[in-house]
Amino acid sequence: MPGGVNSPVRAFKNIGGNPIFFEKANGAYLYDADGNEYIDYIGSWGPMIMGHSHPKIVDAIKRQAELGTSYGAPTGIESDVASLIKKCVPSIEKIRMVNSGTEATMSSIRLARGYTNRDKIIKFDGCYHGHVDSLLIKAGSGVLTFGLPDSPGIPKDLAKHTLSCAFNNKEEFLKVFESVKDDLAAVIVEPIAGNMGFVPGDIDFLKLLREVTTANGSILIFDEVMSGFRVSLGGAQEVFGIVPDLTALGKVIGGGLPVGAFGGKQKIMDQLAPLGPIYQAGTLSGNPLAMAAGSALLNLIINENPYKGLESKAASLLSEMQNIMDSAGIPFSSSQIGGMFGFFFSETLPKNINEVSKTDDDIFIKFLNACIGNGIYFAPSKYEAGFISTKHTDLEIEKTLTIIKKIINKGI
Ligand code: KE4
Repeated sequence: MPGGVNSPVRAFKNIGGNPIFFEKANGAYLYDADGNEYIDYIGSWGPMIMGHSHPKIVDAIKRQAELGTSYGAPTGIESDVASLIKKCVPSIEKIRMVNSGTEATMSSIRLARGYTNRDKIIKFDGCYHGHVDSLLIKAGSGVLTFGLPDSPGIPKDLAKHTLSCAFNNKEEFLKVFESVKDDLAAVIVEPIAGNMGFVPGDIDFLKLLREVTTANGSILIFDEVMSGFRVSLGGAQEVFGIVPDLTALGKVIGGGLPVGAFGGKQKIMDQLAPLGPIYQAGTLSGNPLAMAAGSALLNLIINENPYKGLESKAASLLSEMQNIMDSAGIPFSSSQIGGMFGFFFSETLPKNINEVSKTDDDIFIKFLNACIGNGIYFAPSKYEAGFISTKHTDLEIEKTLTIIKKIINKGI
């Protein structure tokens, strides 16, 4: 496998490390092939909000597996998951299941282009929407980690239809919008960006996107693959009180199995085949095993509503990290929403990718390597976010802070 991995960010290349091969996980912990234990703040990049190997999710998968792993046909369980998502995210009147976040965003922009009969897409520098040809333009996450603002292999004739401008910059957006508004199909945004580090959208910036797309008849797509069911039950759109036309989901809704989904206004969604002319399909879409995991996790989240607890645990971790860095005179800033968080080695919180890029790489790389070497598994790139689960108790937070204190006192 190229680089020994099936997804680049796992390669640890940008912190000069090697990929860690894991063998098992439980609760807040990961265990690698050498038996080393890690407190996990990545949670498989978002899905593990209730911790790894949750018994209710494992049981649901086992039960379904005995009934068959895939039928390639409709099931009641996929309808159950659709209803659960609709209940939590009112902007989703109809939904289509897919197998990854990439498929969710890819299908969303095709639907938006087909519905509006327009071609242009506006996205934002540092936002990552999966490896879709039309969206790997100035993307975040692994693309940024490896300094590849635009991936080779994307035809110029396609790339020219995507314009990317600075996140949280109203003036720049309006300028780009004016240049393409007559052919603008959609604006796609991570309302809480988790792929340039953790950078929430400014509320007035997001409101402007909503106002402008409504007036222009273009589609506002919230990419909530990461923030959906992670920052609150209704996702970032509930936190900000902004209703998008389409929402892309993934990660949490699959309980750790390969799932994505996209949904929104019925009049738009009904343009999808077989009802409408816009084609989208998938052999394993709505796969019963993945739906069983997703249904179990969504029911857990709805019943337990863990967000207040996640928020306070992340707050206690970050505030104590701030104290440790302040006392060592290390520039540090952090922020969080629910159990999703980020930290930067900079005095002030970055508001866009350019500001993130200027944060201290040297300290980050030394700090990350020391944390991972001491069993604290933060994301190995400053262009990623962090996640806390309900299984991170005060013990895990204390253990984490003790190790960070030791690392900083030793000097990095
Ligand atoms: P996937 O195709 O990787 O399931 O989802 C793509 C995607 C879409 N939108 C957002 C907001 C996302 O965060 C992602 C994927 N996130 C990365 C983490 N930064 C996945 C990790 C990886 O690439 O290995």
